[in-house]
Amino acid sequence: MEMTLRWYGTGFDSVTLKQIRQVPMVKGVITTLYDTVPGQAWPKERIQAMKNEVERSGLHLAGIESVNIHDDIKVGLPSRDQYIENYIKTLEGLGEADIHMVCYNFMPVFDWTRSDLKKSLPDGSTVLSYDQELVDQIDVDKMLSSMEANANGFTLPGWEPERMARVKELFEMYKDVDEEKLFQNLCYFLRAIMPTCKKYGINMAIHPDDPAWPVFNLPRIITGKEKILRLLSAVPDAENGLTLCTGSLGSNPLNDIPDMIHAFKDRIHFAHVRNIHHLAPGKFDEAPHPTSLGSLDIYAIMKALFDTGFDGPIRPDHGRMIWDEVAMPGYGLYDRALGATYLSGLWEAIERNAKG
Ligand code: CS2
Ligand code: MN
Repeated sequence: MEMTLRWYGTGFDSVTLKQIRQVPMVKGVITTLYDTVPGQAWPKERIQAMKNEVERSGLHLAGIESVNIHDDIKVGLPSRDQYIENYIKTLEGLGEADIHMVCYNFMPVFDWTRSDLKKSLPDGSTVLSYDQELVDQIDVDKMLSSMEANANGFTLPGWEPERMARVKELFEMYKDVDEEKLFQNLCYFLRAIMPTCKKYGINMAIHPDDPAWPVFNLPRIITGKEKILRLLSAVPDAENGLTLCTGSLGSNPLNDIPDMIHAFKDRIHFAHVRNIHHLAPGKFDEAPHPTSLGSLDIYAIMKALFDTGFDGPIRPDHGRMIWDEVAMPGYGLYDRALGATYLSGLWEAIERNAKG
């Protein structure tokens, strides 16, 4: 595995490449062209410039999170073919720049959802948190302004103002899209891009839905073992794979993550390993990474990744906000750095144990 941190790019991230380079064991970053809009083909010069910038700092560009998918593809409109063409152009540019992993999601309208971006824990740190009862009371129209107000001035991934200005229109677009249609539209998209992925050796890593159940009556399809296995067998190419996000899948306590890792095996192309704390059904806080501080067995998760031969990029995903840092919620430097060193320590112990 290759330990990485997510980096949003100069001008978008409060964290610098220089800082990331100084986190022990972190060798790479996962980044994106944060100012591109879904549906647009990424200019090759910009891909190369992004890669050069990362490499100049002594880091490896280990993959892209995300190349977002235009809603017409998710809804299955006739215009989807043109947006898939553009997606393919982006993949070609990435392949030519020797970038081989792309994380994306197939969630309608919203990316991840939280009810609180700054919940205080007893130690004075703040975390992202989810409470279904609160989400049920949210007026979707007002949600954007409350997210913006709590985002420390950063644009949250998946919550871009241009998209959220159209939120009513987006809901309307999805009104006839049920789980089955969404699944078929995902397969259509994947089948269309697989030849390009094969040509350039690009692994597609779908991110699970977060939380792992339908929200706002919108369908969600990447939520558990059976549904994910169905996707992996519907498009059986090795390049059609998964981002194993423990925090997203783990939002549902019925998801047994080590068991899922064994079931998906070599189709896991990217790992997000973080802990969450289950408070009640449909209610959880994000937690510090160590096993004893949350509800997930992070040791068992890392062991399952090791035992199945996982060799892709991994990142600590979100962290708490600690030591008075001001950063994008979930994406401060300090707690993610602690997470990265903790996960690296577990991996070293597991690896040395296996060698005897
Ligand atoms: C990420 C997601 O911050 C996060 O929660 O894990 O936003 C993820 O990047 C997207 O769903 C992938 O497209
Ligand atoms: Mn994740």
